[in-house]
Amino acid sequence: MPRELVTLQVGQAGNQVACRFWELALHEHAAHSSLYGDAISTIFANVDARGQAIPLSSGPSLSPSCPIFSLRARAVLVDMEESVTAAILRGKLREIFSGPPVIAGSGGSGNNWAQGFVEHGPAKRDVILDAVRRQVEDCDSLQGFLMMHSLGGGTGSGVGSYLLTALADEYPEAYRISAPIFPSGDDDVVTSPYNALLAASKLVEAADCVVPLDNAALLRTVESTSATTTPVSSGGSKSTGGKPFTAMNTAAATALLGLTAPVRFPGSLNVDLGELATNLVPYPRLHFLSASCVPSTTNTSASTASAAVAARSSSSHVRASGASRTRELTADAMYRACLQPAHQLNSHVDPMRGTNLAVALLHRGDASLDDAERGVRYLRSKCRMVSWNPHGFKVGLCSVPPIGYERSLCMLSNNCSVHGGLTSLSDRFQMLWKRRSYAHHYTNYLSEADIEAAHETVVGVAEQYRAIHRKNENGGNEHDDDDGAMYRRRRRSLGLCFST
Ligand SMILES: Nc1nc2c(ncn2[C@@H]2O[C@H](COP(=O)(O)OP(=O)(O)OP(=O)(O)O)[C@@H](O)[C@H]2O)c(=O)[nH]1
Ligand SMILES: [Mg+2]
Repeated sequence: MPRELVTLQVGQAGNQVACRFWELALHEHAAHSSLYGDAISTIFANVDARGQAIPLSSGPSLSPSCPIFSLRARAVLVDMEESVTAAILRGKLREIFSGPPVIAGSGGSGNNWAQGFVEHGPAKRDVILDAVRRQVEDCDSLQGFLMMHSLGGGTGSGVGSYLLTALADEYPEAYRISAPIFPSGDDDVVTSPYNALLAASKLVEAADCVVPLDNAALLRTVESTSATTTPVSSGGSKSTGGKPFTAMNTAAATALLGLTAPVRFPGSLNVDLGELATNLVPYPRLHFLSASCVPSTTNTSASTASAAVAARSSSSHVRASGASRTRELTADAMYRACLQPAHQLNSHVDPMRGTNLAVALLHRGDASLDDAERGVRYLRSKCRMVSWNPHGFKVGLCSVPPIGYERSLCMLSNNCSVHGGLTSLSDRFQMLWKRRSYAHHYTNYLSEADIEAAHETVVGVAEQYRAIHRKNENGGNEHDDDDGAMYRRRRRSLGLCFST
C-alpha cells in the first residue's frame, strides 16, 4: 500500500525548488514507466487514466508509451504574492497542479518572518489547511508532509514555519520534513538573519526532520559541477546577487529526489521517511540532517524526456550525450566523494570532523548490499560515530538510478558540526539585534522577549550538539551510555538496525 507524501511549497524559493523537483521527478518516472503504479502514487495522484499527456511544452514531449497521464502532484502551492505561482501555472508544469495556489494578494510578506508568521499564517490558516485536507483525503495512508521553503524571506520562513506548527496540531501522526533553503552570509535580503533565526526556532519545535540546504553550499556545488552540466531553465527562477538560482535549484531538487527515491521507487531495502526519523533522530530537537549527494546535481543534458526514455533502452546513447564526471563513479568512489566539501549541501558541516549521531546511506541504481557494507565500513573508518551508536548506519537500496547515471548516493548525517551553522546564524542575528537594527519590523508583531526566546532556542540546540561532540571526544560518559542503550533498544525493537 502506498504511503503518500504531501508537499507544501511555500514562498518564491520554495515554489521554484519544488517545480524543479516535480519536473525532474516526472522525467525519472517517465524513464521508468514500467514501474508506474503504487510507487509513483506516493507523490502523484492519478486523477484520470484517460486524460492528456502532460505537456512539457518547451522540451521534447514525453514518449506516448509512457503512462504518465493526468498525474496531479500531491502538492499545495502557497505564496503571499502571485507572480511566482502565476508563472508556474502558465508554464510547462501547469497541468500537474490541482486546485489554485493559496495566495494573499498583499505583495508578499515583505522579507519579514513576523509578518508571515503572525499575520499571513493565521489569516490564511483555514484556506491552506482546507487545501491540505483535500490532498490528505486523496491519500490511502498518509506518510507525512514535505515542505520546501526558504528561510531568508518572509513567506517561506514565516508562513512556512507557521504551517508546520499548524500541521503538528492537525496531523500529529504524520511526519513533517522540512527542506529549508538557508540564506548565505552574503544574502541580498538584509533582514535574512532575523528571518532565518526566527524560522529555525520554530523548525526545532514543529518539524520531525530538517534537511538544511544552504545557498552557499548549493552555489559551491553548482560551481564545482558547472563544467560538466548544462542547466536548463526551470521557468521563471530569478537570479539575484549574481546567484545562478536555476542551477542551484536543480542541486536542491536532486537532493530531494535522492531523499524521496526510496518512497517513489521499489528497492531491495526501502526506507520510508518515518524510518529516517526513527533511525536518525535520537533526541527530538536534534533533528537537523545534513545531506551530501553524489552526484550532487542532475545531469540536465540527459534529463530531457527523450534522453530519459532512451536511457532505458540504450545506455550508450546517454553515455554519448555529454556527461558528467560523477556519473562514472563506482560505488566505492561515491562513498569517498560524499565526504568531500563539493557534495555537502550544508556548508557548515564536515561529516569527517563532527560526531555523527546516526547516518543514512540512500543508494539508487545498481549498488548492492555488499557495496553498502563496504561503504559503511569505509565511512566508519573516516567518520566519528557517537560512542553509544557506533553502528548507527541506516541503509536504503533503491533500484532506480537518477536520469543519466547508473548509481547515486544521498548520505544524510545527523552530525554535530551542524552547530557551526546554527552558531553562525546566531552571530549574524546578534549583529543586527544588539543594535536593534530593523528590529521595529519585528517588534511590531511580537515582543522582544519572544525574539530573545527564539534566539535561545536556536543557541540551545547548537549547544546540545556541541556538548555531545565534546563528550564524545572525551570518550563519552555513563549518561551517554544510558541514552545510547535506550536508543539502541528502540531501534532493535523496530528491527531497523543495519550494522557491520
Ligand atoms: N536557492 C534559491 N534561493 C532563492 C531563490 N529565490 C530566492 N532565494 C533566496 O531566498 C531568500 C528570499 O526568500 P524568498 O523565497 O524569495 O522569499 P519569500 O518566501 O517569497 O518571502 P517574501 O517575498 O518576503 O514574501 C533569499 O535568501 C534568496 O537568496 C531560488 O529560486 N533559489
Ligand atoms: Mg516572495
